[in-house]
Amino acid sequence: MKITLIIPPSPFLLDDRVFPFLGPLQIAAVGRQLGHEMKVIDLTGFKQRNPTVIHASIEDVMQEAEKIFLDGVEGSDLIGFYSLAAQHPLVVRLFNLIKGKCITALGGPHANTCPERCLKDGFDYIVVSDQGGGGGEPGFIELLKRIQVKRVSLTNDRIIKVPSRCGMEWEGDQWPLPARDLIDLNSYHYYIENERTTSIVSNFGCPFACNYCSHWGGYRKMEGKSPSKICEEIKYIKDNYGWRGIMFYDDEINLRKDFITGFLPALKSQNIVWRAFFKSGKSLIKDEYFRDMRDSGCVQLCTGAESANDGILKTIGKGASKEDNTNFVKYCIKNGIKPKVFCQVGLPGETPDTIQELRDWLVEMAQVGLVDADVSITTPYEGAPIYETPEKYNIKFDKNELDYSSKLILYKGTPGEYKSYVHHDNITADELVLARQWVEDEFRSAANLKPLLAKDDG
Ligand code: B12
Ligand code: SF4
Repeated sequence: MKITLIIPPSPFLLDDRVFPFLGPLQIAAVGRQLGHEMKVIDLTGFKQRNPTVIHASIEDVMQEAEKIFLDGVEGSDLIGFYSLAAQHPLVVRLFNLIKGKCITALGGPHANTCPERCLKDGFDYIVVSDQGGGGGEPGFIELLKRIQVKRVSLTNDRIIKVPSRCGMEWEGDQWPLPARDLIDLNSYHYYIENERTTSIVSNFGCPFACNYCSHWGGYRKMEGKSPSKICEEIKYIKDNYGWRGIMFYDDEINLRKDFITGFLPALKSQNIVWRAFFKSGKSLIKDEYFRDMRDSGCVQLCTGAESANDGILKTIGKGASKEDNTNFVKYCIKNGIKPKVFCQVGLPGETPDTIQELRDWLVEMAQVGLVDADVSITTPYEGAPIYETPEKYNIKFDKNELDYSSKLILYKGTPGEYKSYVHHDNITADELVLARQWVEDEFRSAANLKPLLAKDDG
């Protein structure tokens, strides 16, 4: 079959050619292995193709995307779309251009969180993953079987859910590496300490359950790729692109079960520099772990500190305290790793006092060497407990306003172009927008950093 996979644009980011979406590339690799003619249409990169347009509107980006899409999908037997909640209205717009002309399927995080609603958008099939990050391959294979056997049966069984766990030690090892060659990876730009960098996801899922985090069934299963498979992927990147910077985009890198005993020793022989997200928590923060990470090439680490108030951290189920997050920053610095923390304003339990505490903590951390901090406004995503049952967490928002299937909902981007969808008894939505900017400005000034023009990294 001639199968075309679509990577939608993210026009709300300052630059959407930073990291490629590995999900569709993984699906493309599986399809290719099965003998299908696979094509990926990568609709990111408006900025690179139109360098003279300084501030493109979403409409500019979409008009260009529609043209590339229509030219590229010609002759496809199956068109598969990837979609994040934040991209979904744009994906639906593209889909509507070819509705009824060939078989269509939707996969990715938005399909995983609300498959029934996505079905109503009109896609022929919705493929749901049984893991957080990854797990879509068995559903894709099942989709191909259904299409090939019955051509297309649209009467029922249009939501495809196949358990991803096959009882294997390293489930991710059974699949080919993501088909990075099907996109122009050279046009993606990210550097770690001046080293050209791209991303690898080594382990899928997360056993924690922070209540602002978008989850679906299966997200808690922890599966991934073995150290030797990861080394094969690193070798592929080095041999084909000549890059030695790796961003490990696992939800939380240190939750790999072999993190200290297998993963870090394997990386040590690879001569790479790497960055990742690290789960903070009492038993997870030990000086020697940071030393081992540094020795294996880790130069930057991020953690989701979220708040500096222990009451809020408890309410959101973070499994880490302010002290743990402080130790994260200190151990990173002690071991020569640059730390970054991600925080939010507007979480359940937020008050003007807790915002002040966050500002004070970030300023204190800047003084001990915290080099970067990102402050967002809490935005409930479908699948997150605070979205599904806000009354339990005393967080207020209008669900009609947070309709991801039809509205473009941003919480990052250019100042003035985003808003707060949440509010609390004693803080309005507008106050949260101002508070976010204030906390960030205070931190950046204490850390001697320039004000940010826009926020678009991770
Ligand atoms: C890496 C990552 C990022 C990176 C890189 C993004 C990128 N370009 O890849 C960064 C930091 C930039 C990022 C940003 C954001 N992210 Co993010 N990110 C992730 C993370 C940790 C891993 C994604 C990944 O690569 N997984 C590995 C691949 C192999 O898995 P996959 O993409 O799910 O694909 C599999 C299946 O979904 C399926 N599949 C995928 N496509 C298709 C297509 C078809 C046709 C089929 C059949 C199957 C299929 O098969 C694939 C192979 O198994 C996930 C968390 C997670 N555990 O999923 C969050 C996650 C996807 N991000 C999320 C969010 C909210 C965002 C932001 C909106 C947040 C923000 N800070 O503003 C931005 C949006 C950026 C954008 N471009 O629009 C949410 C999405 C929620 C939702 N329902 O949409 C997640 C789930 C985190 C969470 N739990 O809240 N993100
Ligand atoms: S925020 Fe991180 S630790 Fe919490 S549930 Fe999500 S992925 Fe796991």
